[in-house]
Order: sequence, then structure tokens, then C-alpha cells
Amino acid sequence: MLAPCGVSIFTAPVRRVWTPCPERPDRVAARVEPPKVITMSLKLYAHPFSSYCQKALIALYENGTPFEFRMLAHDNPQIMAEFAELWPIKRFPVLVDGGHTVMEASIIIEYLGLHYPGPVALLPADARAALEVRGMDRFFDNYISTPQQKVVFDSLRPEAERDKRGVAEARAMLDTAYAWLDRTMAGREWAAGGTFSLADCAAAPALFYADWTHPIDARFAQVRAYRERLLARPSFARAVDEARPYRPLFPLGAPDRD
Ligand SMILES: N[C@@H](CCC(=O)N[C@@H](CS)C(=O)NCC(=O)O)C(=O)O
Repeated sequence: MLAPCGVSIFTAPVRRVWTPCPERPDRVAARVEPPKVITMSLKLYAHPFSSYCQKALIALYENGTPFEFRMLAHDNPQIMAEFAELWPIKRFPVLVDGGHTVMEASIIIEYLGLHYPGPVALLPADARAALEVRGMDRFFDNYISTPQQKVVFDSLRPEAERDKRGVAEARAMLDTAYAWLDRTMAGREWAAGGTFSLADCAAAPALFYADWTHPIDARFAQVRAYRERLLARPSFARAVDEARPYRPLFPLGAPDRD
């Protein structure tokens, strides 16, 4: 069982083991074994407030996949050092499965589907349908999350180092992306059609923070309705709730909603 904070070590239920009884070899005696502490092989180096970490968390929560949350925080220097060693590029999340390191949220989700499949397949088995899902996943990363991050990161720079033109271009990209998505989502429940997928894992945190950064205009009713559907999805609702304590960290100021 996963604790709400993502702690992954759990105690298995008491097991009864039947062994031959020394006095009466024709019989067996029940011996109660102490509960075993089982350590998950999957470790996710992440932070709950990070959009790309939420993308991977949605996939883990959709399938109830047990994992250990390695919380990236400056008061966890050991975990920070492990992370820097694993992935010098220092972008998170990173998944570790035994000796294998997996970077990039989309690849983590595909990896989980291949090695830890659960009831919710986030990539369709059909290659053509999977291509559509991957295309929408790229759309949310490249044309929603990337410009959204540009606006936020720029706000963290000293005034003299800000990139006014780059921020204006990022905001224009968001408007163009909202407009395209609004047309694309007409008649669709989820990003790639009728089934929740990898693309929706990408969309949920991307649209969540994009709306905080560059509000989705009321004329993009399909996008706003889709964002609401994503917020109502239990896996994402859980990720949003776990990130709630960190809202004061949002550089542009978190709105009082969602
Ligand atoms: N392409 C990466 C992007 C990951 C990413 O940008 N993560 C952010 C957190 S949401 C990060 O590592 N930020 C740290 C930094 O920019 O220094 C992915 O898909 O996982």
C-alpha cells in the first residue's frame, strides 16, 4: 500500500507457513512468519509541485503501481546527490528500477506500461492509435509546457536579465496552442479520443499551470472543459492535492482556485 506521501516501504500481511511437525512427521504445523518488510524496486526522484513529475505520478496512480518517492528537496542532500549522479542534466522526474535509470516523463510512462503494466493501458496496443497518443503528448510538452515554463522561469530572473521578447513569443504560442486545442478537442473526451492515455497525463499538469500562467480565455470553452475533466480524474486530483502545500512557491502567485 502506498502512503499518501508516496512512501513505498510497506509491511506485508502476516503469512502462515505449513512445515512438517517433528514429533508427528505425518502432520504439518502452522508457523506464523513475522511480517516481511518489502522494498519497492521502483524509485521516483521527483517533487510533488513539478508538472513533469505530476505527469509521471498520474501514470503510477492510474495503475496503483507501488514505488518509493525520493523527494527532491534541499533538506534532503543525500537524495539530491543521488539524483545529480543519476542524471547530470538535472531535470526531473527520474525513475530508477533496480540498476536501470529512466529519464523523461513520457519515457517513464512508456517504461511503466512495458515493465509494470496495470489495468489502465496508457499507450494503445495498436501502433497507429499509439502514434496519435504520442503526437498529442508532444503537443502538450512542446507547445503548452515549454512556453509556460519560459514565462515562469523568466519571472525568476533579475529585471536586467529578463527576455521580454521571448516571453511575448511564449505567450503568443500559448494562445495559438489553446486555439488549436480548442478545435481539436471538439467532440473528444480525452486528448486522443475516448480513452485516457499518456497524452492526458501530459495535458493535466500542462493545462493546470498554463492557466495559472497565461489564463485560458473563455472563448476556448473546449479547453476549459477538458481541463475540468482532467482535474476531476482521481489520479490527477490526488497529485494536485499532494502538491497543495507548495502553492506559495509558485513564482507568479497561485490563484485561489483549483
Ligand atoms: N523533458 C523533461 C522535462 C522535465 C522538466 O523540465 N522538469 C522540471 C520540473 S517540472 C525541472 O527539472 N526543472 C528544474 C530546472 O529547470 O532546473 C521531461 O519530460 O521529463
